[in-house]
Amino acid sequence: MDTFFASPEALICRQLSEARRGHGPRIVRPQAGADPVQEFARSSASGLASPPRRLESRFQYDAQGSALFDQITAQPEYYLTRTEASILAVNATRIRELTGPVNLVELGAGSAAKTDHLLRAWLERSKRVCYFPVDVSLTALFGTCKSLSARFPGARLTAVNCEYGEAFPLLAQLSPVMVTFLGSSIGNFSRPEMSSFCLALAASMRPGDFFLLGVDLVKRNALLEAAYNDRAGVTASFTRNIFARMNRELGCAIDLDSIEHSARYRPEQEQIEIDACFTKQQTFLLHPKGRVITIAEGESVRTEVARKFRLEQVIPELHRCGFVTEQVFSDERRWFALLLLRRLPGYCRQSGR
Ligand code: AVJ
Repeated sequence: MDTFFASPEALICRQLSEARRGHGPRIVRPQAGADPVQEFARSSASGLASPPRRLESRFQYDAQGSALFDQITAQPEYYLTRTEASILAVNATRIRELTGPVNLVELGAGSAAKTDHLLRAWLERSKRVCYFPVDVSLTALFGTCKSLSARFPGARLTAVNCEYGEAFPLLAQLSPVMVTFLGSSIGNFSRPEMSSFCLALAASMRPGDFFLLGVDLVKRNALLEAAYNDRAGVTASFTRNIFARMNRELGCAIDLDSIEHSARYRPEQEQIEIDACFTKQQTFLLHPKGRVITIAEGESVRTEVARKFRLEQVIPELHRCGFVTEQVFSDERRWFALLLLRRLPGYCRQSGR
């Protein structure tokens, strides 16, 4: 597999057109942007500086975190992935009918386990499909390319190793395209973050292009809480992993046994809130800046928020951002929904305000 790091735009362009014509899987990196370790250090230092302490959940997906997340998706309590995959299994052919033979871009692809259904549906109708998984984890992308290229020889794979937003400038040249953002990952964004994300996405897409969005729906508290408190403790390890990553990459010496995972559903906010609760005081140095952080016994750090959605709220919200809903797909229990959206013609507003 060829790997191109820090490719300039022109090289990417060439990679993309080569990917359309053939060649094995490729991995490209659109921007030699900020050094990820520096970014992680900067974000952790500012998030941990004072209560309420919080860490950005996007940093949970290093190689270890991505592997742990894969394990979460296999837990019996974690219905999200299974439910979404079953919706895709039933409706992928219909989605392909509605979109036509568009290119596929998957934001936060990870190991792209659910992508099989889409690729199969695309390849039922055409000999080739161009698939561009976007992910911050290079390890996850390597795995994705390896397994997909073995199973789908008709798929032209170009993995894009970057943050979501860094991939947006590529979208116009990939039109006609369907951008997929699955797994209810959008639930990790706050309301304002979600609207700026959707506005920026819409602004980067051509009118008529498609957006397939997975959202986890509001449901009974017990079902939601169970999904984030699996009995095997994998979600707890996932919560601890961001601190393990600080030990690995930033030279901290945090006692991981002093961290308890807590995930609670707040019905008023309609969101899961995940905290790392410290049972022992921890003092550590955050390199490379050398800032000293003390977290007292009994204190907690918010590591993640997972918002849950109602169709009657999310559809108008997406409409305000420049997307019209073509069709909503759901499961029998109405636990999860896949929204097939279309970028509206015309200009987008520049901000969510
Ligand atoms: C990948 C953000 C969709 O919120 O369900 C799973 C991440 N965190 N268990 C989610 C997650 C803990 C997941 N998303």
